[in-house]
Amino acid sequence: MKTWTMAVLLAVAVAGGAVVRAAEETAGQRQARMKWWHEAKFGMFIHWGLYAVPAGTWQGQQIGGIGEWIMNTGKIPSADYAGFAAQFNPVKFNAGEWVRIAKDAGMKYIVITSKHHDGFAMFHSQASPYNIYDATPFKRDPLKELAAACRKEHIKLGFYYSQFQDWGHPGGGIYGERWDQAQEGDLSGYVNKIAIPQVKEILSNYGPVAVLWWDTPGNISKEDVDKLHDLMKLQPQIISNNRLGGGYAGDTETPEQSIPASGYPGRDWETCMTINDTWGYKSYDNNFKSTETLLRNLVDIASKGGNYLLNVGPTAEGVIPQPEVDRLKEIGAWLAVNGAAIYGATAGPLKKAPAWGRITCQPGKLYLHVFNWPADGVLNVPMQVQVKQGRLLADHSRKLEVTGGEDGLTVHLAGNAPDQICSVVELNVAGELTGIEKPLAQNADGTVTLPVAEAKTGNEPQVESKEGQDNLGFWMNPSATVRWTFKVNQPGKFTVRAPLATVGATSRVVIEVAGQSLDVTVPQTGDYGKFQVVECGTVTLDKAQPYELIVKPVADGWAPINLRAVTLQPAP
Ligand code: FHN
Repeated sequence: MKTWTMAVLLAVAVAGGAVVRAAEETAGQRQARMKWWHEAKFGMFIHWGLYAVPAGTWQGQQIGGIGEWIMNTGKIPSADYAGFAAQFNPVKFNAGEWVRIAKDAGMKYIVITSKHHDGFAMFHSQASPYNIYDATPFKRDPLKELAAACRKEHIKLGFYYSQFQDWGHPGGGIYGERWDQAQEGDLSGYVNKIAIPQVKEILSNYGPVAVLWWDTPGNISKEDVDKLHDLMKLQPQIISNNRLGGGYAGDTETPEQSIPASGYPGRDWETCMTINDTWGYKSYDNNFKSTETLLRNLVDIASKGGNYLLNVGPTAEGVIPQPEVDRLKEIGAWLAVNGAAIYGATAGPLKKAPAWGRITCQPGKLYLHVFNWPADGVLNVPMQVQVKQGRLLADHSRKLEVTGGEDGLTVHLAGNAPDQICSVVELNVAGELTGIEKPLAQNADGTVTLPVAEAKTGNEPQVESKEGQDNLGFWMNPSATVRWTFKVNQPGKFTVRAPLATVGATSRVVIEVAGQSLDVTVPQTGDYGKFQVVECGTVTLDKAQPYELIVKPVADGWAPINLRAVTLQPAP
């Protein structure tokens, strides 16, 4: 399942719909319930299940895609897949060790798969014998052991549960086609016989549960979704995400493998991400992201007001792969010095991050996360605020001089960067904090670049970044428009271009500026992450003045698209 496609499906599942809990809870009560989560900022996702046994290989063939999907991707017959249970004996599993790894990483909560799409429960379920206690030589309940270890170390524990997809029980939902007669059955029958009893078990038998992480909503009836939703009353303080379905928005948005370019204004959100390319263990996936990438992701996410749920995929022996442990340890060492700039921090006031790094805020403090240490030692901060004092979190002895001007603050950094990945400057500030945002203007060479991160988009589509590139996605609503205001000081004729992507079928938009309209067909590129630069046509902007450019879907035949930017190039 491509993440991009999944993102579209998820967006459909949560579009619209009332948040039932919001009607019963005051803002103050919600704030109190979310307090620990807002402070935590960094959690460990654990994808651990029967799929760790094949570990990406079936019948001697390496099966592509994410490891926990091997049964579906490899179309493994149910009986063959269930056969892995006899080999699943994670004797090296040590809950206390996993919790220590999370704690040493500076993580404050853990969310573990209690049952993934394969239908195999990682806890002693009475609802189905297809579980780690009854069906394997292990004969232990790892979630029970993990819950005890989390309580001992004061780490919050949450459960992931795949409420719709279940490839291992008759009637369980499937994204894609069934491949085994054993999967035939009634969805409601599955939900009432397996999913509802199991969710009740994980919310009743493991002590306080801090998070319920629903996943891949499907077409469960509203009546049955309501039953699942109501089970959360067993844990009144629980936090849930936006992936239950049935119109429930939950508490958190869940961008996956990407970072929204400007967060989700007005919503709590958490980016979940793998350290390599798979959630569930694959023996040959060694494409581990660097500590620099992972740590800067954490900073980037915190600077936009979100949480980072970073995944580990333990082996069938119950061991978290060492490359993942190593990276987490390095992140933990950085947080031990700079955690004040992350835990409980809020987004800075700037819509567009400075080129040198990111900014987070705490009451009375501004934190400048410097990725690119200026060679001349001069750091320009496009903000107006009264600064009382500045220092480096990594070296309090190095006092810093800060001056102010109409373009904002200037921080004078003597010496070398204390940290090659991210050096943090702490400014004690007073009074109002205002960002200085320069309007989009024509470049010296006459071109105009309209980046999606600076587009006006309302609540949708959403801007997200993947591998450092922003794009506009989740464009489900054909009445949602995207617009930019920019200033031209060299009038003339311009060729308009836009990197565009769509899957399934072509789509159409109209680009309007200065009373001119360009009708643009969006090419079917086959993946929301694969863009084609489309030459949209030419326009004349004959005055040195501000203009507004709008991109509007053509509703008839609309298919969701991704857009990376719009550029205007002086035409010959
Ligand atoms: O299909 C799952 C996938 O296996 C994994 O669990 C991710 C984690 O967010 N969720 C779904 C894909 O969006």
